[in-house]
Amino acid sequence: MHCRLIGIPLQDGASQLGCEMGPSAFRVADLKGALEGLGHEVTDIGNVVISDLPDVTHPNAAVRNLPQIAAWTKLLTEVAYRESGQGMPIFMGGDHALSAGTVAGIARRASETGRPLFVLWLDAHTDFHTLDSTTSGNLHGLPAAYYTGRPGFDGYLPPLSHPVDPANVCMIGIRSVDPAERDALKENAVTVHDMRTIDEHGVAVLLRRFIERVEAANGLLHVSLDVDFLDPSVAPAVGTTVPGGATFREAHLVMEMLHDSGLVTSLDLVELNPFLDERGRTATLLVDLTASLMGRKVLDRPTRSY
Ligand code: DIR
Ligand code: MN
Ligand code: MN
Ligand code: MN
Repeated sequence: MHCRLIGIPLQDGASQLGCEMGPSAFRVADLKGALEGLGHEVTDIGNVVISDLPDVTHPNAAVRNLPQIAAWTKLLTEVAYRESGQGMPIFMGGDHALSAGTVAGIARRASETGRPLFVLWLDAHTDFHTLDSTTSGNLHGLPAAYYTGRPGFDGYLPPLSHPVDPANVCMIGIRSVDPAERDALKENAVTVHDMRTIDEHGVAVLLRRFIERVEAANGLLHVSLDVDFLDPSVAPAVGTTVPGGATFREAHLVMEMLHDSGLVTSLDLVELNPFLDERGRTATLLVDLTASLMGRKVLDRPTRSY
């Protein structure tokens, strides 16, 4: 596999500063070396960065940094489209607002292959707010609403050429949902597995169900991994920790099953805030999880051994 590492020093969607250091932390933790050690060819294209800000404001006065997020979304849609034609893009964030652009660009690429795009959203949060419904105003709470084509973004964020079918989105790890998001999700085909569902069924059962759907549809699979999917005890370096998250082994199992599926064609690594870390342990865990996704295993085993 040819992996394309893309640094995205975006922090304007989060409440706290620090995510702009994420790409550097992934490099220091040697994501490139880990992937090369698994036999992949890796190109780090460096960081991408916005230049001009559009003149855009929204009537919801809570909304923060809209011109920045609009510029990032436009840039990242183009970058994701371009880079997904070169290999497997791994987007090193940066806060989760970046996924508005990365998923939009990947969806445009998918449309050309004639295969449907599926999204696995690993997060404590559903990130399903619109510009109207957000009360925090932090735009990392919106990307899933944007790329599934919920109304209300027209004239504020770039027009979306290829929305992802909400029925193709599966969220796992959820344990913090705002009332407006909960109402919107009731009307929507997105699959949402909260932590209780994981406790009751086990993450493997839920993920296998989704993988089988992607497989049956001959789909492409984009994985978006928010650090706060993980329990804060193993991944403290995120501005929005929520107790009761995925354990070390649950997260690795997800990545190992995804590897065996052979379906993953692009990946977001988001919300890493190195300023909050304990000696880089969260960056290192994310590198190890990415390695599991890309083929690291304890014993050789036939693929699809599950
Ligand atoms: C909350 C928290 N739903 C908000 N969201 C996120 O601010 O809209 N935190 N994404 O990481
Ligand atoms: Mn998120
Ligand atoms: Mn989150
Ligand atoms: Mn977040």
